[in-house]
Amino acid sequence: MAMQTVATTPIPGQRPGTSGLRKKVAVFQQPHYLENFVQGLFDTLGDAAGKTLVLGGDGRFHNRNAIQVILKMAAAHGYARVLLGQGGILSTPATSCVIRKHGASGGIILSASHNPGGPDGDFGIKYNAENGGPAPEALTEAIYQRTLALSQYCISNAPDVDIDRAGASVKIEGMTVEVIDSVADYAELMSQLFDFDAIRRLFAAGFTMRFDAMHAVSGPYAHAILEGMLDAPAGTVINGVPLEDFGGLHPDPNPVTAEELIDIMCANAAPDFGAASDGDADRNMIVGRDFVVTPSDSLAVLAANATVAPGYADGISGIARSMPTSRAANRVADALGVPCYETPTGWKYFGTLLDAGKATLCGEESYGTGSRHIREKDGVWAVLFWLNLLAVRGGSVRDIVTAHWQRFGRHYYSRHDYEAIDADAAHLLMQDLRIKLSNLPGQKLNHYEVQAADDFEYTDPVDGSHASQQGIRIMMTDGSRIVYRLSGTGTEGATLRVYLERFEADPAQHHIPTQQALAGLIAIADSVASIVMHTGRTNPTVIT
Ligand code: G16
Repeated sequence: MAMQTVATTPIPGQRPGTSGLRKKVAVFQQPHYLENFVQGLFDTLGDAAGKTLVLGGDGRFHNRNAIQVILKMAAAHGYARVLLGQGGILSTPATSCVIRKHGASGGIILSASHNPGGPDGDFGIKYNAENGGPAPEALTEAIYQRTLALSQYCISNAPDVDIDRAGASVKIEGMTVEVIDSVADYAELMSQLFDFDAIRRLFAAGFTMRFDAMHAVSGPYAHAILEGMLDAPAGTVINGVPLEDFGGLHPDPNPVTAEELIDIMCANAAPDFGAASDGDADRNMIVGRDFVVTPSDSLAVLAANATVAPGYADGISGIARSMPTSRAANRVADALGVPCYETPTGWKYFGTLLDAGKATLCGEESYGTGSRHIREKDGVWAVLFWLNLLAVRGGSVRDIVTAHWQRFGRHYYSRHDYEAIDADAAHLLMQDLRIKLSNLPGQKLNHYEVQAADDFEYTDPVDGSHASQQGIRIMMTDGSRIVYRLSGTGTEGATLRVYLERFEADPAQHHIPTQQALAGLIAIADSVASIVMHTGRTNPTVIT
């Protein structure tokens, strides 16, 4: 074995987006592409002597190749130890858990999250820091800048190592690779947070559930915890074996792409409870019988009922939500007398609030919910929290949510996505909106009146870091909102997201179909941003 220095040149476009660097697999397969990014990362992180790195991914196509490359580069960079998920498998939340539990200096997660996989699909790489959370903006920007200045990378020429035997320990140069059980640390943490006895009794009493792992990485975790530790009947977990191409499907747990689960939950004799998780198991969708819970409502319901779970029995110190997420959580925070922080989109913005103990629960409209237990959103955690709630409270998912609306009011909420539109057209649309902002307040649009309009800016209350241009908000006098953002996770053209929210206090008005309840706002959103003119699209690609 020997270290090699390989000459390279900078490859443009390696700036991480909302959650790491995501590109088509073919892009990652180009010579030096992955190596350049990893060298940029290691150069930015500095001296690795004596340090432990956690490594794993969601098992998608190209995962196993990338693992071998990164191991050899980590060895060349001088890491003392790598904790590697068996078979290269570690969910995003499990990686965060392992980093924190084992005092690692950080971790690399190979995933493009909910994006499709396979040879024609997407691949991705992201770095999580010592606190277990996504690299902050300053770090990802420094990595990017470094990739623009590379002339070489270092790699060991050691042979590939066996990554499939848990418990194995292999040496590459001076570095030890320990192959760890992908599930054990994470499952142990879950058993400390939730009342597993109560959930076991719930299943023993005949409660039925389907957990759709969408052929992605939550499968092994859901099998081990739900069917293994909690005695849910075999068959509770469906699509539970991670596949490199996710079965050709789109592993995104929303009512559109998790169609199989929605069909099951809407059928006669549907199970009591349904849930799904995404490619890397950090997202979740919660479903009752013929009843889908929005992620914004899920966060609010969990916050209002947090004390049912042993891990949160002392109550919560605060809630944090991304700006486009509905303000249902604010009403709960007000009732509890705790703050509700509004951050830009991206889990990385919750890290400082969690580290400082300012927030206990966090959530995003993009099917992300989590807490202080790790520094990532956590799909299986959210499902266990709901199970704990159902076990303690009784009743159905629908009962719990409608009772919540009765108490706090309902925030009708929807997101309209215009996917793969021309990137220049998308930027022009946002630019035109910015120009209009100052003239909007006071304008009457249909039966709404604009109270304020801005481009969201955020100053982190803990470290003072600042983020601007984080989404355009049009806020109405009745509390309704329209928000426009460009996605930071797509790999084709641009994706325009339009977020729509309307508050309804009157319980008699809580059962209107969502798109109907939001129709007035939808029309305004289309006309103010001239969406048809800019994008040529008359309808969104996906409505959730
Ligand atoms: C990532 C981030 C989330 C963010 C989501 C959507 O999720 O971790 O914080 O809400 O992207 O981002 P965008 O609207 O920019 O596409 P994931 O599950 O893809 O890692």
